[in-house]
Amino acid sequence: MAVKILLINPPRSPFNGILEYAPKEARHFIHKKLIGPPLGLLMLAAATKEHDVTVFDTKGEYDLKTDAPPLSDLVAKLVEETQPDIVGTTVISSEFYYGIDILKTVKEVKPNSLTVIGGLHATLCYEDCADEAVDVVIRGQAMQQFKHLAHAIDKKLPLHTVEGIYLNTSTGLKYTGDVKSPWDIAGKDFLMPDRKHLSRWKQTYKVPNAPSPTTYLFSSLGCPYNCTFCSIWKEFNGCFYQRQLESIIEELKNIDYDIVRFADANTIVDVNFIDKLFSRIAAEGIKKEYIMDIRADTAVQHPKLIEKLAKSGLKVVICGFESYKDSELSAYNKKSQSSFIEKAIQIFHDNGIMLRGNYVIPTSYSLEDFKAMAAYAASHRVAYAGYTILTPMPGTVLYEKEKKYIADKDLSKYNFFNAVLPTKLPYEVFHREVGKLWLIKKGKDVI
Ligand code: B12
Ligand code: SF4
Repeated sequence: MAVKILLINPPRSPFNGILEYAPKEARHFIHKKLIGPPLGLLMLAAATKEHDVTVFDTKGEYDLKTDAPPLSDLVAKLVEETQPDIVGTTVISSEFYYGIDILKTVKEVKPNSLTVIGGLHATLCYEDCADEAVDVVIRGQAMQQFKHLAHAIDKKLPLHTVEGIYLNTSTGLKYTGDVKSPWDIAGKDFLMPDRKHLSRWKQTYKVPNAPSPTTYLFSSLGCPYNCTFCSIWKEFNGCFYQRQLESIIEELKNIDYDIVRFADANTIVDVNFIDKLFSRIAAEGIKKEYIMDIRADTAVQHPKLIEKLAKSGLKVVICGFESYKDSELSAYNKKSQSSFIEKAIQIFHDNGIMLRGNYVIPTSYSLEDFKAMAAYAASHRVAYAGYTILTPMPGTVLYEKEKKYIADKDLSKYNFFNAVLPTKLPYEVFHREVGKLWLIKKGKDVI
């Protein structure tokens, strides 16, 4: 018998201090409604495809419509319509409360649905999930555990027989023990996501000024670097997993989107792999436009590879410049140099690639620091420029270092758009100064 599974992607956090205090002329450029497919939920849907799975993206449904009903009404209606046996939601830090709210509504409407929470925040801060609305917490890449959980519900097996999950009991979270034979999820056990689950929201996955919607694909998981502010290497315990080349080719061939964003933390880690992948893309005649996250030092060290990728469709690169000061880069353990920024910009621009360069602004910045930052950014313009706030995301090295100074513990603010550490400048002035920086860019486009 098929189990009815409902997977809900929560809305984005509405808190955006940069946008709130930015000068009017800068607001247009600050990204407000960045929408992209919830790939994690698609992977869970792939793992349970023998069941009756509904994926629902509230970002496409609720965030973008001014006349959308309250989230609780939307979720209640969904639960009434689908009558799910299992409801899962995915949480990053800033969307954590929404995730819990969703599961609360589920419990009000259908108390016997099994509620499951997972995703980055649940992985790094699983103790936060011990809310009465939550039945099960699954950490990490959870396809295997989620499949076994659905099987247990289907066969009416006790949940403690499912390995690698946390059961929320009256005495707290109880771990069922490690998975004995873990899947090789990026390798031989990779599951092909079915993007048809998201057809209803396809048009919302279109960034302003792009000709058509973008889908996401991961060619790797994790990152071998250890930047202090970053959650991703912590999520994967510092490991890096590369997918098999032919499996990526197969996925690309079947993708019904013209623009593909590599959702990797850091796409070019294995230079030879990416080189071979793009040779195969060319040989197969796959014609798409690509977006990737590439480090500045990687571009500087491998300009020929960037040229090759550009010829095969690489159109947009997102590059975490983070800072123009070597002292800050070193404090972040970025393992790069500020001098690479200028060189990387040159390489990307020479190859016709639109570059998004992102800087993170520490809350210790004074007006002089902002002036120096603005002068640097103005002489190193990129098509899109992003300026966000250095945030101690729970679970990161930075969080451990700064936790005693944290001024705002409201997780909805942990989206890089709000200062949660004390600011040297008055709070509003700090956010306004960050907002002003968004005007320094080369193009007129918004991403
Ligand atoms: C795709 C993506 C998005 C997409 C889609 C996300 C969504 N759910 O809607 C979009 C574009 C919407 C997005 C937006 C944002 N994102 Co984002 N995003 C990513 C990205 C690039 C890839 C995530 C991914 O697909 N991974 C691959 C999948 C397979 O893994 P997964 O999602 O972790 O899912 C697996 C497990 O976690 C688990 N799992 C996940 N969910 C569930 C649910 C259940 C029930 C279970 C059992 C298991 C489970 O199983 C899954 C399959 O194995 C990551 C960076 C990265 N490379 O990881 C950032 C990242 C997740 N994003 C991040 C952030 C901060 C944001 C924004 C707040 C950024 C911003 N300032 O605007 C916004 C939020 C929305 C907004 N506009 O305000 C941070 C989160 C940090 C944190 N600690 O919270 C990350 C890590 C980037 C970073 N540099 O730090 N994002
Ligand atoms: S910031 Fe980028 S390079 Fe640093 S650990 Fe995170 S993904 Fe890797």
